[in-house]
Amino acid sequence: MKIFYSEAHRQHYPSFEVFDGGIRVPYFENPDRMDRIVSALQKTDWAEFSAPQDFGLDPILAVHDRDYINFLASCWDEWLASDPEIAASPEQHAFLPATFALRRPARPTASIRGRGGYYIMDLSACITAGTYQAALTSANIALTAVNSSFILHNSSFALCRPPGHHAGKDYAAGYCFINNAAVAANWLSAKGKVAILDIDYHGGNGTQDIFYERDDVLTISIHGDPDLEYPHYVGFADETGAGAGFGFHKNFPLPKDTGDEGYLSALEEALTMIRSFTPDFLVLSFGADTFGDDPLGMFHVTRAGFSEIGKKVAGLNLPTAIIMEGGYANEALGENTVTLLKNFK
Ligand code: SP5
Ligand code: ZN
Repeated sequence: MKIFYSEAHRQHYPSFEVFDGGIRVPYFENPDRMDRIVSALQKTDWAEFSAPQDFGLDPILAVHDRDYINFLASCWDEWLASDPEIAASPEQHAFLPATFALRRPARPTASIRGRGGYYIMDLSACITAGTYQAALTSANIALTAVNSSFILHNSSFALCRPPGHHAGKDYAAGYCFINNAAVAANWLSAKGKVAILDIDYHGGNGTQDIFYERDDVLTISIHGDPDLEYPHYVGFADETGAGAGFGFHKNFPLPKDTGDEGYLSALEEALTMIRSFTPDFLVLSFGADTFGDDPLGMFHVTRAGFSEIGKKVAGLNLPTAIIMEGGYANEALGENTVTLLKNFK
């Protein structure tokens, strides 16, 4: 299997994030995650690593607002320029606004802080010096994977970092800046019918928002019930698409403590929907944070569960680009990822 990967992610490594209650913790979405996955893949005899191609900004701007992308591009430099104290010790800082816009009456005001609270949804999407470059490369990894799978009619793995599924058309959220899966799926949708299945523990709010009014891309997300879990405001069962997209989005919010059995039965329903949509191509947003030991998740999916999930999704027999999203139990992340991937050809 082709694995698309770049070292560019290392440029994005904020030293902290802020949890509910104002608790400052080390950044969970860290470069070690990639090292674990790479080293587990290197122990297999089927992982074939390649560098991503550069598709330029057009496929990204087909999904995201230009002003939002411009904000990501210049945010760090503007942040340093805004305060000499920050510029004096940049490594101790991250760009993290403290006032957020409620969108109804809001607009992105001129100051870097004003745009920050407008374009960022929470305190985990910290921007530092290399964030924009890392995010661009991550999107290109996803684009390269779908392009490769489209041409070769097989499955591929986009080892993306930073992840993407919480990022919307004009906002960053939940460790995500550019929605890699959405950019790749949208690019591919010009060539055929695409379904996106999101099996990260957290609801794929960004992907949901981006395709909500479209009937040519089916989006499905299986995740922790937003009544108790991040992203809190999106991902409920009654959100099924709007306008032309009505009936082309589906959420499976599952309760705390969901294990293999409950998970697999939701997955079975999702796969039935995908089959009746008859896509030419599948984009699988894969997060390993459904795992029992994940520090951010409340499910109990086991390693055997990941094997079963992989087998069932691969059973769709579609060319599939697997796009890495979350997963924070780093010691288990490599093996969990390989366990899922090895079912795909
Ligand atoms: C891509 C992805 O998986 N993003 C997830 C972002 C989650 N950010 C919110 C974290 C809230 C953490 N609550 C922690 C409870 C620890 N016991
Ligand atoms: Zn997640």
